[in-house]
Amino acid sequence: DVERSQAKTDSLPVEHLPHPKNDPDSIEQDVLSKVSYTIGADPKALTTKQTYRGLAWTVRERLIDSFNKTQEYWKSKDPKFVYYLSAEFLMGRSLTNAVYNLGLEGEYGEAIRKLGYSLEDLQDQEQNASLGNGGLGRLAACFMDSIATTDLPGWGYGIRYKYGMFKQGLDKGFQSMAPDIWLSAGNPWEVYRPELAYRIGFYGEVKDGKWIPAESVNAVAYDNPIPGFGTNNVTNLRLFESQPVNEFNLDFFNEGNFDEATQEKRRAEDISAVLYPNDATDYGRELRLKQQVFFVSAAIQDVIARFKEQHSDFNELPNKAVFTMNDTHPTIAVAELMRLLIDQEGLDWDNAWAITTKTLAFTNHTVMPEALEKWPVKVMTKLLPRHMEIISKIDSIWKGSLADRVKAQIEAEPKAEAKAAASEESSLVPEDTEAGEDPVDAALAKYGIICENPWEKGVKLVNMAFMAVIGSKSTNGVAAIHSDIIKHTIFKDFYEIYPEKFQNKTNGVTPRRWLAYCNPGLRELITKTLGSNEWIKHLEKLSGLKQHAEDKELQAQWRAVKQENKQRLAKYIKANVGVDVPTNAMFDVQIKRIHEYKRQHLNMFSIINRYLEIKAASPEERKKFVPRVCVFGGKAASAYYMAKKMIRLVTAVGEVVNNDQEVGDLLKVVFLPDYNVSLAEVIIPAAELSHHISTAGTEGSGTSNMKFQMNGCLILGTMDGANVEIAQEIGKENMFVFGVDAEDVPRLREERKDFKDYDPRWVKVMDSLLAGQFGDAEYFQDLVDNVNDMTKSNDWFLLANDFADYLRAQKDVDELYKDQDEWTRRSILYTASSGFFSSDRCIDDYAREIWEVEPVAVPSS
Ligand code: KOT
Repeated sequence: DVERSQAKTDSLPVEHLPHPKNDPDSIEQDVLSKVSYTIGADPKALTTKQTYRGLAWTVRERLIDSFNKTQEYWKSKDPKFVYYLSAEFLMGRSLTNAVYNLGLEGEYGEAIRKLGYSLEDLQDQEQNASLGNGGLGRLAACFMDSIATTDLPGWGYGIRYKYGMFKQGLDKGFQSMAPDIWLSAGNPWEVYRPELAYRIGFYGEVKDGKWIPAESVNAVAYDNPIPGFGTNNVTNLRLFESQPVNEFNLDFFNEGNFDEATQEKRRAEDISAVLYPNDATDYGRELRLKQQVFFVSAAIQDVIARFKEQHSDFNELPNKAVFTMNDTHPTIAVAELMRLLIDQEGLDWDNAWAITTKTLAFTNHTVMPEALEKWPVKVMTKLLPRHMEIISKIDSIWKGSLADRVKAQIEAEPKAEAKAAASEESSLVPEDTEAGEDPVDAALAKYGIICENPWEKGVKLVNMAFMAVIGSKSTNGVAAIHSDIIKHTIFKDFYEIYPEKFQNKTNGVTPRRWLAYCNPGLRELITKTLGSNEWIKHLEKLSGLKQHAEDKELQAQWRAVKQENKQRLAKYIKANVGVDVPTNAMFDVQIKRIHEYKRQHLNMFSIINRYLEIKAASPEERKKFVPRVCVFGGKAASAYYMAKKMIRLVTAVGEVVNNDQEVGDLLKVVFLPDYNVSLAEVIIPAAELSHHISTAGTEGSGTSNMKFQMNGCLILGTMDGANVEIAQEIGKENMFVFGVDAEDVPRLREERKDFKDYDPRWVKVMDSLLAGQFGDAEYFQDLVDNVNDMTKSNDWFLLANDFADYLRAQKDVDELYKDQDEWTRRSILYTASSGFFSSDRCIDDYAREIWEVEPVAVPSS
């Protein structure tokens, strides 16, 4: 049980605690004091790392100071809070962000200079907090920044993974992986709360409606203060670590059985050890479900405990708290909140259900079937028997109401056969209902929470996304096109029954980290041009740049900033992969998780085509080519065979192209290993062209597209995800758009079975790979087969289909780059049109339209 205020401090003058002073001299003194007494180093012989650590501790103190005031103020106001439940928070580094958000960059800058460093030098010492895979986790991190900046009472909840996203290396051009030991030098950005521990149970049995778990762990809290920009508010990301209830078994130890003595500890620590343990094994799969219930249960228990300090009527809970579930990973929250309300708080089912469905909200980020989690009923029953009972009851109530509605619909159209009804737009009967199949059974089989595994007869699965839709007050997608697609595909019947639950919330990114801090040159230029830096908090003000887009003077300065950023990246490339890249070439970038649907291989095929064209050209003709530096970055999931091949494709082509004297500086291809947040902060400001080329209908939103846009990088993209809205903002004619539309994809996939219409350039590219022009032909055989041999695969992501149009768009890119004034005009226009994609706007939309949470700003004291 959590212990709360016992100490006799009521009469102490705590309000007169010495708050840290923020003038440069005090900061410098403070750093020296921290390196001496916290780090234990000799202040006269400091290493850069020690200086960073000492400095970080001084920032930590200032954060905690404001954090305490914020939490105290909020407690006195008792507003409604949003709780962001996410298995991932991809925070990156904290130092620069914290110093700037606290508004102390001038003071810290001076203090650091006196110590002989720059903020950037010290920042480089910090490990990235890579507690996420990609877009979904980074979105959560951007949201924390915006929640703090817009003064919303809101906390994040997640897992303090001991090992984050693996470190990626290159071993002879192939991806290699090593654990990310990010906590090795300690973590000054967190506050350990050993007194805040919640018990989490697993396994066991339910007796007389009461669950007796067979195994338990403690979820212990670490608070990560999150400063807002231009506000006194500092909010909280609370991450839980899993600890054993019994640390050590002395009896086993005394018997000489060391392994057994620490077994409970190891099992407990496994839970918060790694981000997404490999789920190829049963233990891995179970561990993943354990992680989910672990942090969700701890978060809900924590919120209920605070709620009960100030309230006694649970019907008030929806007015004080909303939990938002970041994709399916936290969706066990539906069953867990029900369980806590019924079993711990004594509410009846109907009351608990009414509260649950008003307190939870769900965001879907992807339609990729492999990401929509489904847990075997067997696993769920074993690990979480009481939750499984609750889920079964929710499922049977839902199936009852779905059956009633299907029957009513059929009766309302007495003449229509099930098949005919199925072809209607608004039919609850699945379209693929076979003739003679009972339409009610068909609907239940397709949209039941518990349903049969289509690939394994007799195996029943719990569809977590369906439970989330039913158990929450709203379901949203992350870009307009994606929110539309989910209503008509994966959640079709749910949309027909609860249309009011469905919303869109187009993603956004924080302009602090992704423009103001990572691109200081552009920040200064924008501020100078607009006459103020208000845009950092009100990004729509960037539209003021539009009227200057044609100003030649501004264009020249704009280009100079880009050039400086390109030089910074070129230096990084040289230092990390040893390739000299020309900085007068176009910097052309694709950085994101490696995935077939994101089609890095389509980009590579176009690069191979470019290479073959350069080789075939005469020396005179070669002069007409626009030189390009093509930069790739991204991690492949350890079990994703084809994605690993895609990485090797990049490095293999790079090895040939970069060493070809005839090609020289006309083309360079580099793969930068270990793509992460801080590397993105170097790449994005330097990019001139970026690729967002997923097959239409497959990318939920994309968020790096927004970051590139903000930094004045032109976009080559498909009409997918948020690209559609970016095109609307900047004008479609200003973007390089290609490829089929989402609505044509299903038909084209069908037609591909007899596809013969290969572009001759495509054929040459495939031949060059199969002839071994880029090494090991055998290795690339199945990568080629997947897109080129309809007897083996059907080019599901339509690469061959989009290839010619892609090359056409690439030509448009080259032509425009030759006109640097027009290119720069567009670059300015991109930044000027990026206001909509601020996560402040996005968070404000969530706050008003889903969460119903209002800002509470801490006044200046
Ligand atoms: C799903 C399962 C496991 C791990 C990650 C996911 C995931 C990631 N689902 N969607 N995403 C991405 O989320 C981003 C933020 O909304 C989107 O921009 C992006 O398109 C999604 O692919």
